[in-house]
Amino acid sequence: MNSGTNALLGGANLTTLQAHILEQQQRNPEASGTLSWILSALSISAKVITSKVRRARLDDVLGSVGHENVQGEQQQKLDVISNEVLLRLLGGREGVAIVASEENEESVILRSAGAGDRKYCVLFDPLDGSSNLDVCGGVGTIFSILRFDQSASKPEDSLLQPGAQQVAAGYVLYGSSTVFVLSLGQGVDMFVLDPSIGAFVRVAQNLRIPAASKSYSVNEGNRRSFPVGYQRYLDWAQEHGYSSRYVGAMVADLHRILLKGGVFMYPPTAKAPAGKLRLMYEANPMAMLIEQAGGKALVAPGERVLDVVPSSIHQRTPLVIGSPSEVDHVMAHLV
Ligand code: P6P
Repeated sequence: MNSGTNALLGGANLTTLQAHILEQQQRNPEASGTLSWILSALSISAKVITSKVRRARLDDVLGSVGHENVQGEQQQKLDVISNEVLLRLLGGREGVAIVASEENEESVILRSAGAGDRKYCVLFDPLDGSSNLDVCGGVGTIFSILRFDQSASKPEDSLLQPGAQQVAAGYVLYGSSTVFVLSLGQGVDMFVLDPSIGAFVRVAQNLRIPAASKSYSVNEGNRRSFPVGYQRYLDWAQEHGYSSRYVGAMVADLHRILLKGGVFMYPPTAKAPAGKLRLMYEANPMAMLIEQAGGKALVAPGERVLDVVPSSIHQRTPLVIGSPSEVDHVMAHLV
């Protein structure tokens, strides 16, 4: 392309998420396109949810539906809407055998034996941090993709795999722009929704998390009930000039840390003795992304998130995740 045309295009980024997905598929001789179709459904879901989130106050769909979800949290109207969007779009993809959602107590079997391609399981938190919606704060969608085990005695058994078995993980951040961050196991790539063309365009490839940054992210309101090692870490960090940033939506906090470095933690608390965050569709996908970008994600000293063998789809976990040396500083105070 000559410089004149380039000038006209203004150097526009012309690699869309769809093109990126097809590029990755072409690199894998065994790829049949099933995973690409599933990622396409997630991309469309992100665009639909973006539209719902941006219009929430105008369409009067803010606030709670008036009852708690399976997690014991006030279910927001947009939690339900976002969940329905994902279930419907993934339901239309032959390759999805079963899905698990933060909003559904039981997993949802989409295809029984013999029906469809049934290669993958998809787990998701449809709208993480949704309590931020009413105040126009950042919220996100988190997803995790595992291979479906056709030989499993029960389809739902395929869901209980360690995070290290994920074939893909990603999140969508509905912030000042809509950002789609994805890993297929060979690094982390970032896309931004361009509303003028209705497509996610690639803005960064093979993202690397800064090795260190004097910033931590934790709900210090729970400090008094943290195990003492975490309290010792906070004293150390404050003595060493660390700043504190906490949005209350893990996707927003971890997107900042992925780009600028730092450490996020949700320790055990009196209210959540096993930690608050869910292993399968919050900690595992975020751990894959952060590790793929050169970071660390641990549940305790020496225990990787991705090595935890799950026993239930909604189980919770403590989490310390972010820049490798910042995670090390936390762990040094826990032993
Ligand atoms: P707290 C949102 O509800 C969430 O699951 C994460 O996105 C977030 O980091 C955390 O919980 C916030 O919890 O107890 O600080 O409000």
